[in-house]
Amino acid sequence: MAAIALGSNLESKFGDREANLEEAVRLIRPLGEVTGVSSFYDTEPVGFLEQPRFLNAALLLETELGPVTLLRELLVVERTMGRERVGAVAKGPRVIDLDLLLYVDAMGRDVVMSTEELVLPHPEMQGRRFVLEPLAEIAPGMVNPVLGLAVMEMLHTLRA
Ligand code: PH2
Ligand code: MG
Ligand code: MG
Repeated sequence: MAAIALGSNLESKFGDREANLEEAVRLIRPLGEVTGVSSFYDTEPVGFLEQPRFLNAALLLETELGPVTLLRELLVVERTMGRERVGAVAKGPRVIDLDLLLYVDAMGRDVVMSTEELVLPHPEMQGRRFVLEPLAEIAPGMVNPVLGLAVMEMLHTLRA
Protein backbone atom coordinates (compact mmCIF):
# COMPACT_ATOMS: atom_id res chain seq x y z
CA MET A 1 0.00 0.00 0.00
CA ALA A 2 1.36 3.36 -1.04
CA ALA A 3 0.31 6.87 -0.08
CA ILE A 4 0.86 9.38 -2.85
CA ALA A 5 0.54 13.18 -2.80
CA LEU A 6 -0.69 15.02 -5.88
CA GLY A 7 -0.28 18.68 -6.69
CA SER A 8 -0.84 21.01 -9.65
CA ASN A 9 -0.66 24.76 -10.11
CA LEU A 10 -0.57 25.19 -13.89
CA GLU A 11 -2.97 24.63 -16.74
CA SER A 12 -2.11 22.03 -19.35
CA LYS A 13 -3.56 20.48 -22.48
CA PHE A 14 -5.83 18.53 -20.11
CA GLY A 15 -7.33 21.73 -18.73
CA ASP A 16 -7.21 23.37 -15.32
CA ARG A 17 -5.61 22.13 -12.10
CA GLU A 18 -8.59 19.91 -11.33
CA ALA A 19 -8.41 18.31 -14.78
CA ASN A 20 -4.70 17.67 -14.19
CA LEU A 21 -5.31 15.88 -10.87
CA GLU A 22 -8.09 13.83 -12.48
CA GLU A 23 -5.86 12.88 -15.40
CA ALA A 24 -3.08 11.86 -12.99
CA VAL A 25 -5.48 9.62 -11.04
CA ARG A 26 -6.61 8.07 -14.34
CA LEU A 27 -2.99 7.35 -15.33
CA ILE A 28 -2.15 5.92 -11.88
CA ARG A 29 -5.09 3.46 -11.91
CA PRO A 30 -3.30 0.83 -14.06
CA LEU A 31 -0.43 0.68 -11.52
CA GLY A 32 -2.60 -1.19 -9.04
CA GLU A 33 -5.88 -0.62 -7.25
CA VAL A 34 -6.71 2.90 -6.17
CA THR A 35 -8.47 2.41 -2.83
CA GLY A 36 -8.88 6.05 -1.85
CA VAL A 37 -8.78 9.50 -3.38
CA SER A 38 -9.14 12.57 -1.15
CA SER A 39 -10.98 15.76 -1.95
CA PHE A 40 -9.06 18.40 -3.83
CA TYR A 41 -7.68 21.25 -1.68
CA ASP A 42 -6.94 24.74 -2.96
CA THR A 43 -3.73 25.73 -1.14
CA GLU A 44 -1.34 28.65 -0.75
CA PRO A 45 2.07 27.99 -2.35
CA VAL A 46 4.63 26.96 0.28
CA GLY A 47 8.37 27.54 -0.10
CA PHE A 48 8.62 29.34 -3.41
CA LEU A 49 5.84 31.91 -2.95
CA GLU A 50 5.76 33.72 -6.31
CA GLN A 51 3.66 31.14 -8.10
CA PRO A 52 -0.02 30.31 -8.58
CA ARG A 53 -2.06 28.57 -5.88
CA PHE A 54 -1.98 24.79 -5.88
CA LEU A 55 -4.66 22.17 -5.99
CA ASN A 56 -3.53 19.28 -3.78
CA ALA A 57 -4.86 15.81 -3.11
CA ALA A 58 -3.79 12.42 -1.76
CA LEU A 59 -4.33 8.92 -3.06
CA LEU A 60 -3.98 5.38 -1.71
CA LEU A 61 -2.71 2.72 -4.08
CA GLU A 62 -2.67 -1.02 -3.46
CA THR A 63 0.11 -2.19 -5.78
CA GLU A 64 2.35 -5.12 -6.59
CA LEU A 65 5.08 -2.70 -7.63
CA GLY A 66 7.94 -2.16 -5.22
CA PRO A 67 8.58 1.38 -4.00
CA VAL A 68 11.37 2.23 -6.46
CA THR A 69 9.49 0.82 -9.45
CA LEU A 70 6.40 2.70 -8.32
CA LEU A 71 8.36 5.94 -8.01
CA ARG A 72 9.70 5.50 -11.55
CA GLU A 73 6.17 4.89 -12.83
CA LEU A 74 4.96 8.05 -11.11
CA LEU A 75 7.74 10.00 -12.82
CA VAL A 76 6.62 8.50 -16.14
CA VAL A 77 3.10 9.78 -15.44
CA GLU A 78 4.51 13.24 -14.65
CA ARG A 79 6.47 13.27 -17.91
CA THR A 80 3.53 11.90 -19.90
CA MET A 81 1.50 14.84 -18.64
CA GLY A 82 4.13 17.30 -19.80
CA ARG A 83 6.05 17.95 -16.59
CA GLU A 84 9.32 19.59 -17.56
CA ARG A 85 12.11 19.32 -15.00
CA VAL A 86 15.10 20.45 -17.04
CA GLY A 87 15.54 24.19 -16.58
CA ALA A 88 12.49 24.43 -14.31
CA VAL A 89 12.55 26.36 -11.02
CA ALA A 90 12.97 23.99 -8.06
CA LYS A 91 9.67 23.86 -6.11
CA GLY A 92 8.26 26.12 -8.83
CA PRO A 93 5.08 25.88 -10.88
CA ARG A 94 4.16 22.49 -12.31
CA VAL A 95 1.41 20.80 -14.30
CA ILE A 96 1.58 17.78 -12.00
CA ASP A 97 3.68 16.66 -9.05
CA LEU A 98 3.39 13.14 -7.68
CA ASP A 99 5.23 12.39 -4.44
CA LEU A 100 5.53 8.99 -2.84
CA LEU A 101 4.92 9.59 0.88
CA LEU A 102 4.62 6.23 2.63
CA TYR A 103 4.92 2.63 1.51
CA VAL A 104 3.81 -0.51 3.37
CA ASP A 105 4.99 -3.78 1.79
CA ALA A 106 2.96 -6.95 1.19
CA MET A 107 3.97 -8.27 4.64
CA GLY A 108 2.63 -5.14 6.27
CA ARG A 109 6.08 -3.73 6.97
CA ASP A 110 6.57 0.01 6.72
CA VAL A 111 9.37 0.68 4.27
CA VAL A 112 12.17 2.94 5.52
CA MET A 113 14.88 3.68 2.99
CA SER A 114 17.16 6.45 1.88
CA THR A 115 18.89 6.42 -1.47
CA GLU A 116 19.67 9.14 -3.95
CA GLU A 117 16.59 8.12 -5.88
CA LEU A 118 14.05 7.67 -3.11
CA VAL A 119 13.67 8.54 0.56
CA LEU A 120 10.85 6.88 2.50
CA PRO A 121 8.95 8.08 4.41
CA HIS A 122 8.93 11.36 2.49
CA PRO A 123 11.23 13.50 4.67
CA GLU A 124 9.08 16.64 4.45
CA MET A 125 5.58 15.24 4.78
CA GLN A 126 5.23 16.08 8.50
CA GLY A 127 5.76 19.78 7.81
CA ARG A 128 3.30 20.11 4.95
CA ARG A 129 -0.34 20.83 5.66
CA PHE A 130 -1.10 20.52 1.94
CA VAL A 131 0.04 16.88 2.19
CA LEU A 132 -1.33 15.93 5.62
CA GLU A 133 -4.82 17.41 5.30
CA PRO A 134 -5.78 15.43 2.19
CA LEU A 135 -4.04 12.28 3.46
CA ALA A 136 -5.79 12.50 6.84
CA GLU A 137 -9.08 12.31 4.97
CA ILE A 138 -8.32 8.86 3.48
CA ALA A 139 -5.67 7.37 5.81
CA PRO A 140 -5.77 9.07 9.23
CA GLY A 141 -4.20 6.08 10.98
CA MET A 142 -1.42 5.36 8.50
CA VAL A 143 1.89 5.61 10.34
CA ASN A 144 5.13 7.40 9.58
CA PRO A 145 7.51 4.71 10.91
CA VAL A 146 10.43 7.10 11.41
CA LEU A 147 8.46 9.55 13.55
CA GLY A 148 6.21 6.91 15.08
CA LEU A 149 3.25 9.16 14.36
CA ALA A 150 0.01 8.56 12.49
CA VAL A 151 -1.08 10.99 9.79
CA MET A 152 -3.68 12.50 12.15
CA GLU A 153 -1.03 13.00 14.80
CA MET A 154 1.35 14.68 12.37
CA LEU A 155 -1.49 16.99 11.36
CA HIS A 156 -2.27 17.83 14.98
CA THR A 157 1.42 18.44 15.69
CA LEU A 158 1.42 20.91 12.83
CA ARG A 159 -1.60 22.70 14.29
CA ALA A 160 0.02 23.03 17.70
N1 PH2 B 1 4.72 21.73 -3.76
C1 PH2 B 1 5.95 22.21 -3.73
C2 PH2 B 1 6.27 23.52 -3.19
N2 PH2 B 1 5.15 24.20 -2.61
N3 PH2 B 1 2.88 24.39 -2.08
C3 PH2 B 1 1.64 23.87 -2.09
N4 PH2 B 1 0.63 24.55 -1.54
N5 PH2 B 1 1.37 22.65 -2.65
C4 PH2 B 1 2.36 21.90 -3.23
O1 PH2 B 1 2.08 20.79 -3.74
C5 PH2 B 1 3.67 22.42 -3.23
C6 PH2 B 1 3.90 23.69 -2.64
C7 PH2 B 1 7.08 21.41 -4.22
O2 PH2 B 1 6.76 20.12 -4.49
MG1 MG C 1 6.34 17.85 -4.19
MG1 MG D 1 7.83 15.74 -6.62
